[in-house]
Amino acid sequence: MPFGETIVALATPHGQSALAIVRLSGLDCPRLASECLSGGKLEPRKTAFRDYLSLSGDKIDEVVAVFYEAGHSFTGEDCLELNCHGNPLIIQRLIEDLRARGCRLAEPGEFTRTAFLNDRMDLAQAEAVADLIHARSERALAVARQQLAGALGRRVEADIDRLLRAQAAIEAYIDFPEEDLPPEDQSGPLQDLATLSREFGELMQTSRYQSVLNDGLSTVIAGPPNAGKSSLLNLLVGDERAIVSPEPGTTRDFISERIMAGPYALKITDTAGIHYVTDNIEALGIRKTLERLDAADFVILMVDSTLPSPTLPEDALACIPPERSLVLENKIDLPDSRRMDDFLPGHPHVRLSALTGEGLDDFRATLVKLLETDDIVPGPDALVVNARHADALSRACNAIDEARAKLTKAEPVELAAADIRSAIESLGEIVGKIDNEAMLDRLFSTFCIGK
Ligand SMILES: Nc1nc2c(ncn2[C@@H]2O[C@H](COP(=O)(O)OP(=O)(O)O)[C@@H](O)[C@H]2O)c(=O)[nH]1
Ligand SMILES: [Mg+2]
Repeated sequence: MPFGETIVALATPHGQSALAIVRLSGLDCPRLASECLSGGKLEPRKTAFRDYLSLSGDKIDEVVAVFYEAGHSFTGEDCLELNCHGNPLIIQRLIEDLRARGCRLAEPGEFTRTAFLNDRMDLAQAEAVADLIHARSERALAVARQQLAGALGRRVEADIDRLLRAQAAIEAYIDFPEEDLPPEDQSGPLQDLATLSREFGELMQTSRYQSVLNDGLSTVIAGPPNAGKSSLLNLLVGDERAIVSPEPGTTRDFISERIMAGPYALKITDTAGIHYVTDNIEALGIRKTLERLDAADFVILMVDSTLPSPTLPEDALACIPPERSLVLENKIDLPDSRRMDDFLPGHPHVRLSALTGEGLDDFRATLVKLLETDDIVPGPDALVVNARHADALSRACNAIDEARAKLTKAEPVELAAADIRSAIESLGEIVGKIDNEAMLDRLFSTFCIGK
């Protein structure tokens, strides 16, 4: 933001509400506070109940105002927060009046961008502000909280330190003639670089959790026709979402719904039954189901426990590995229901009635436990990188591997040192040690206004 400009935006959702917060950041905040608010100077970080008076002198609203002085605010600049009544007309008049007094409307994410530019947070923390706001499950919140507290930044800074040490060790060879150094001296840095490359590779892999956190864990209900798959979806959603019918083959299209299971959001999909078929159209439908199974994070294989164990096509079973699926024995309300321990004995089994809901709590608890133990979801303390971080890590990894290859082949150490410098630069991008306005524009434009 150009020097001296003060930005203003509504920080709470649009529409009617009991209260709303109008937020300001910039040099003019102290002047605006004394001009617009009754009752004299605001004491920093103390709430004050005041009248807001327009330029023409009429009272727009009673507000609770808080002034944060530069260096002790979210953005690092002087900030003012006005808690007013949540009527859109009041909000509009307040903001219009502030604009008439010289404020500019904030761009999306501009408060957070200012905080980043003023070193109040690193770039990964700034991204976490958006993650925290958009998180749709307890686990997504926990991961965002961790990142907002600077966990990824600390990890990256520590790794940059390790790379700098490796670089220093390597550059020692530049200053001394090669014959003065015993050859095994290179094994230390080489070993460190190999470890760093492996660790970056592992961290990069955590980006796979992003879709689990953002969109929900993709969970597919599969099984033979009439097992009760659509009934289960309806039971979990608490609504008649999918058509349930004693007629096999009723579900032809995929129906997806979001549900919560413990701290996780699940995107759960009902599918057509899988079985051996001769009909071409049905075979096509089953192939599509198998593709879904293959791509799913977790599969619930539902079977009718009053019938003999089904025989499923080999290619279907291949998409339902025991470490990311469970067998759900349905229809336990019926007298001829039996335990099906002999069917896929390596898979976890749960028994339930999708009709009466009996066993539902047990099913949910087992599902949550399986997701945690099988590493399908990130733990609450996990570092989860996004696509931007993964890209930077991948470039850092490549540069380190280049350096290792050069050191191994005894190429001039200057070349390896240059690779390490480039790895450090790539890592620096994660926390924002970059000079790339376009990238920052892109990143912050995904934020909401007022954040
Ligand atoms: N008794 C009983 N019937 C069920 C249960 N679950 C489903 N059904 C019935 O089984 C039939 C097939 O159910 P549906 O959900 O359409 O199965 P889908 O083909 O796997 O989607 C319907 O008549 C359901 O009412 C259950 O737990 N107990
Ligand atoms: Mg169905």
